[in-house]
Amino acid sequence: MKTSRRAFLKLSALTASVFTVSKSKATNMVLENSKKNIKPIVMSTWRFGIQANAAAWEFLSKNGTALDAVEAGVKIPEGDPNERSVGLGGRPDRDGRVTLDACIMDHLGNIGSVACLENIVHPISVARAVMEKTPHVMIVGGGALDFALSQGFKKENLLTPESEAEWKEWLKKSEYKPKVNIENHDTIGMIALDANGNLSGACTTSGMAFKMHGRVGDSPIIGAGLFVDNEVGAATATGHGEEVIRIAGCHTVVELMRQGLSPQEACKKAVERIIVSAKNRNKPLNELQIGFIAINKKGEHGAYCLQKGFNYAVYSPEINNQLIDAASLM
Ligand code: SD4
Repeated sequence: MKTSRRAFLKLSALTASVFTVSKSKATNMVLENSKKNIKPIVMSTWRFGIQANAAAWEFLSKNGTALDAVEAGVKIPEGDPNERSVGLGGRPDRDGRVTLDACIMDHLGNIGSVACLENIVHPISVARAVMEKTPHVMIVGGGALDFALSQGFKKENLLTPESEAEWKEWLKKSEYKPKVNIENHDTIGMIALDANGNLSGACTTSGMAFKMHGRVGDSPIIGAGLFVDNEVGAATATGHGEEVIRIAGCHTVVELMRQGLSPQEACKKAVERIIVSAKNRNKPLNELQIGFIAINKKGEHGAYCLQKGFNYAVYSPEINNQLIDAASLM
């Protein structure tokens, strides 16, 4: 059958439009599938990460945001007086004052942070309020307390009898030698990927036990104790904050993942940089502990630490909230 030119053109247009429709349908299907393939994951530092992950999973398993998940997660140890390193019941500084550091970061690069905050049980929520309700990213000391009170947070005594007794004991010698994995066992850092493929992180601590009053560690410093880049991954840190700040630790881990390293390789490289820096300054390595944890955009996770003894908790559809010993350099 002979096809006229007009009929041919009509047919071609029809075929093209059918192709276009099916192509865009196919694209949508791929997008749908790739969305469905995103498996949420949350990971956090130390053994109290198990309870914290469970609280975060309540959000992640119901399509909640990574931001809500990490805030809810780290509030668990913050509010627990028996956790002697975070929030209520945290070990005080050498003047007997419990001063808290915290920061939070979302997938859009929104950040909020408080440092040297006293008398508030949940500094992470104050950090989130700094992020969402002020034009600033960091508020410290008395200013942070004033801001918290203006937002309806309640003033409470955070120094529990146990922490006070330990501090009084410490005063007898007043020697500042934080015990590796015990008195520096301080921080909950949590990072999460939600079902929409967005990353967020939170980090909160009472900092090094018996520190000088006013000392701020890495935990409330974006780039040091926590960093999130929604194109690449997220990382958080625990251990000697001074050393982590020196190499902009968590930003370094994320940048190493951007260059193609796996989360564990990136954490390991960052620990190695800390070692080089410490050796250059003749700082004895046996007095230091550093641990990094990281997840990448694909939901792969990894960790690394300087000395044995650091563990972290992971919760995902495949890993049912397990505590894992981090590989260590020493
Ligand atoms: C700090 N990085 O204040 C915190 C302490 C810590 O596990 O993480 N300890 O330096």
